[in-house]
Amino acid sequence: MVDNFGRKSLPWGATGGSQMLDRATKIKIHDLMVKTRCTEETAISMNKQGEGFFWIGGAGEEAFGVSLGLQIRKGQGPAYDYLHLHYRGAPIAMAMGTEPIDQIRQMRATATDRYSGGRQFVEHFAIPEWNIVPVTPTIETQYLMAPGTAHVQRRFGGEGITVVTGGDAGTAEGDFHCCLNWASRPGEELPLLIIVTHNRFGISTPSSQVQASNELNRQAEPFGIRNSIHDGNDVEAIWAALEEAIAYIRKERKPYCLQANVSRIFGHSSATGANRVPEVDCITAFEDKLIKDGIMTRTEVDAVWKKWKEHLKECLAQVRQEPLPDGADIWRHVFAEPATV
Ligand SMILES: Cc1ncc(C[n+]2csc(CCOP(=O)(O)OP(=O)(O)O)c2C)c(N)n1
Ligand SMILES: [Mg+2]
Repeated sequence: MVDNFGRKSLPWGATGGSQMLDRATKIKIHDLMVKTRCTEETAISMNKQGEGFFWIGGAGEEAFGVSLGLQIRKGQGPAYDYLHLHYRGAPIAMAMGTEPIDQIRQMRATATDRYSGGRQFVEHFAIPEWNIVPVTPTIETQYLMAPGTAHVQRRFGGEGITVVTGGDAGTAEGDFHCCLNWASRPGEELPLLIIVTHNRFGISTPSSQVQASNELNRQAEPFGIRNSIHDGNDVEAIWAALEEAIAYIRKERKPYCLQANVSRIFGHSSATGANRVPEVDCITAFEDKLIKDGIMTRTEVDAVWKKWKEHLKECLAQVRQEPLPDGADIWRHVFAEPATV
């Protein structure tokens, strides 16, 4: 398989991943990938029909995101993993157990939106019971916040880790380097997985005009942080890479920087039109492999798409019935509520 940079195979890509994933897990991964994509496509069509103000999301990052989400230890508090996500984190959250209707509610900005009460962009999750820290539209700030929860976990002990994700362009900001520094202080190393999803663009600026190297993970080298780069479109390769990195951090209590090369299948966001672009589609690639390996038939693959498309239609019909937030609620969750003594 050719990755986004035209490289045929990466040095450590697809090494043994296929043996590690059993048949049932591959079918589950496929189901979650399609579930996420159908949710994204519904959100995009809502935006185009004026039923949602702005779309941004993780369409094209399903191979990477689902593989990560399924390997997270989900729960509340420092014994479990913390997530500081980018605005393309839907495949991760979906693999952890979010439902399409919740994303559709946030897309339509209804009062029933469990993440922000209809006050935040779609895919800006906030799930305290799973340690998913509120997603911010301001890029890169998550890299600066992540050492905080990782520091708590370093003191707490156990095997919980912190995971932070962000895009290639944002790594040019100082927050990324601060993160590398805080993660690697001698004797104070943090159990932190620092992920860069590289899609070759920051909105409409190609990375080739901004960054001298495509291997942003290597910025971790001067800090002594173990790092690697992978084809994020290849389920088996990225699963194996994440598994290895996560196992290292859980045991060694040290940071790791991982770059996943991914596609941006509908461009940046609705601001750039949200139209399909000709990049590698990780779902199509995975389906071809599943069929070739005799794990699923074309009819079974088609049935998965049909199931989730129908489910999304039902979600949308339901959400259309739900109330929008009241204007008077605008200050809720912005400042502390007045004391009621
Ligand atoms: C601090 C800050 N600066 C600028 C922006 C505007 N902005 C939104 S997305 C984006 C590009 C981000 O590109 P990248 O980090 O590669 O992530 P991608 O969207 O490609 O996943 C920019 C510049 C912002 N949201 N926050
Ligand atoms: Mg980018």
